[in-house]
Amino acid sequence: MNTKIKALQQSLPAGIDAAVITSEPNRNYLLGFASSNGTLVVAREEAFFFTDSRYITAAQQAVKGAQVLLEKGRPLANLKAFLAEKPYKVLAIEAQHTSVEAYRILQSELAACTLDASGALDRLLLNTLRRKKSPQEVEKIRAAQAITDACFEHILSFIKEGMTEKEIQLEMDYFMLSHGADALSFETIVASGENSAKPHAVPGKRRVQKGDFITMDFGAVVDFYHSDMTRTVALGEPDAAMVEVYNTVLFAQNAAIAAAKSGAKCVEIDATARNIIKAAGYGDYFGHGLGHGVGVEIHEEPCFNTVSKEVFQEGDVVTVEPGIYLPGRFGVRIEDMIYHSASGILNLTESEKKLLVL
Ligand SMILES: [Mn+2]
Repeated sequence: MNTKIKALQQSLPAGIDAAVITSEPNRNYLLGFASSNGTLVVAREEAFFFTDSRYITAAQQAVKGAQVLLEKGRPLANLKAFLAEKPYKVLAIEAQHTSVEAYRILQSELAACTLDASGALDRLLLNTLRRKKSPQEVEKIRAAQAITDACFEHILSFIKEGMTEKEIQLEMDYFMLSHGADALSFETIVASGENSAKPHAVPGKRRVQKGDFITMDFGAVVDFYHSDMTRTVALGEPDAAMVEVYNTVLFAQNAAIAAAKSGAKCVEIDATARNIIKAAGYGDYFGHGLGHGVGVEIHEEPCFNTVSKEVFQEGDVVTVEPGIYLPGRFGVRIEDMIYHSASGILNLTESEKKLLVL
């Protein structure tokens, strides 16, 4: 039984005979199977997964809810031959994952079918199906976050003055991968001193020193599901300006989490943090959105930002990550993941948030 394919079949828009899914995140989500190649065709009453010889045996063992078949020839030639035997006339494709070039080729090769590239399939998958996490999916995110929390605890005792950002990054990556992570959610960020003022700094040769803030943004993947967390710690005693910025970010983050009630508008949750940072005089130094959904991709729906039209609802897993970045000086970001469960809002991140001085 594959509840995800079933749910997609039951919610295929009227007029669509089948969905053709080739993107990795959507295949991972629907099949729970990892491969660099594959075409999933989901019709109302049946589903087929084509993959090549590298993956066919593993797919036949692992995939449920779709007939697994060996791809004959190139993926498009295989799809064309398959569709010639099927009554599907209108096919929905993933507009977000199809280049203009690929779309042109699909149109000419599959001329017997009508292609729906309106984005309806993307929206159905992203905004409805993938967005609403089941308790089983949240268990995977929790497992990934448990590794992430353990990594934070470990790295606190590892960091010493004179180490490079890169050395700290490598230790974090090794820790996560050797404690059950299938992969890293993204390239771990370790940004120290003035580098911490760059929200997505790349860890480099800079050596951490007394008086630095060190911002670490990292996460693990377990069974396709990601975690995401950021902490900023001080190495040696921080000065008064650093403490003030830290406390402002922490106050804004806690306030935004408290504002994330069921049915709250995502823009208002963002505004809660943004207004606190603005009132403290740092409005120009918080340039990014407050948070993003997390699931089989590190960034998915919904988002807490200034333009979202969504409300926070049951099944959502979203980060809350305000920051203040003072160019040339230092920056602070604090990030947790929150989950709207059936019985209330839960914080999936367990790590300490008070200012830690190493
Ligand atoms: Mn994040």
